[in-house]
Amino acid sequence: MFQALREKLRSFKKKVKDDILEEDVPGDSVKGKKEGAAKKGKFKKRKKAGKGADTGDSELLDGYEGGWAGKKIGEKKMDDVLWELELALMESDVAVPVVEEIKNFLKKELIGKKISRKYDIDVVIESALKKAIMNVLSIDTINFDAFVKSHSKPVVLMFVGINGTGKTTSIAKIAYRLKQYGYSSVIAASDTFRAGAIEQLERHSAKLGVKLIKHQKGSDPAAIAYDSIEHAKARKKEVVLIDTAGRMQTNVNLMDEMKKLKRIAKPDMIIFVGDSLSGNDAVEQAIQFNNTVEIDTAILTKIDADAKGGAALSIAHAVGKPIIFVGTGQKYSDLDEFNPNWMVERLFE
Ligand SMILES: Nc1nc2c(ncn2[C@@H]2O[C@H](COP(=O)(O)OP(=O)(O)OP(=O)(O)O)[C@@H](O)[C@H]2O)c(=O)[nH]1
Ligand SMILES: [Mg+2]
Repeated sequence: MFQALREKLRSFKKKVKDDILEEDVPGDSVKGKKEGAAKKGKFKKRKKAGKGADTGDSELLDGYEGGWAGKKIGEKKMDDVLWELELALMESDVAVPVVEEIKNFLKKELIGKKISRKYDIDVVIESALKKAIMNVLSIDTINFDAFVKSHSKPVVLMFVGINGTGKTTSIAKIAYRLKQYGYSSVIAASDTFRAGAIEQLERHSAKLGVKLIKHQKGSDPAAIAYDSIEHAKARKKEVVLIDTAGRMQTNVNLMDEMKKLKRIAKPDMIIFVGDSLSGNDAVEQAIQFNNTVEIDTAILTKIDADAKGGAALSIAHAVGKPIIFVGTGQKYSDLDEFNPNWMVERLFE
């Protein structure tokens, strides 16, 4: 996953390394050199410990103001290189405001800072990039398991999104996960629109051993959600998972129907399910669904096939709601908890 974006970030680092260091900054006093040496020791330790997504080593830049010979990143060269990064991110379907935020963050982090010639500039750039990415992803993260645990039961979760993004599959994956954690759940077959939708859920429900509440095709989705919640209350089921029909965000009638479903079911969490392969479109859809029913979180599916990573980098920032899971394949267990570290680790692995 994310191969193309990872490659682009790697070539950005190389470009910076080749082009950017311009001004020599001489070392000063002997005393300064000693201080520099002491700090270098500290840096070495940090570097050893600094594998993975720990991005807290901005001291690489800030902490070494005097005492040793180094180089500085000049603004003009930085602008040229950042322009290339901007193109690379756009080609990866990263939304424009997110590109801007990453660029501005890097500028603040890198321009005019002194870097010792002895240190690998790659480490410095990578650290700054990781921090920039963490920054755009750190939107009110929600821990799904803690949410389910702490919430009064039954917890009602409603899944929305356009056609074919992976709503039903994600519901089955979550039902499987909940079962692993010892929770009982019931699925509401509130997609009464698409041919085969109810049968698809019947297959999952049989395999997973999870109760399915269904009416006939064409019946009222809100009534099914209502019945499912009543069933959960009566049988002490802890979680209700409401499947809904895929709908284009531009279809006013279907978007209104979804509002009605929300009014009746009063979900504790509305989860937008987006297909990562649709890039910027997924971001636009998330914005539209949020405007209509106010989503709480997002799941991004098909990440296993997504080379670009743009939607994963952009949705939370664009909508102001966190991604809680990513779909990583077609098996029930192919659901990863998403958090900024998860993304950063995969982009720089
Ligand atoms: N590779 C991969 N495929 C996925 C993932 N999630 C869903 N799919 C596939 O995407 C297709 C559509 O999934 P569904 O769950 O039926 O999508 P939906 O949103 O319910 O579709 P509608 O009900 O028609 O709106 C199926 O073939 C799934 O197996 C994922 O994370 N990775
Ligand atoms: Mg479906």
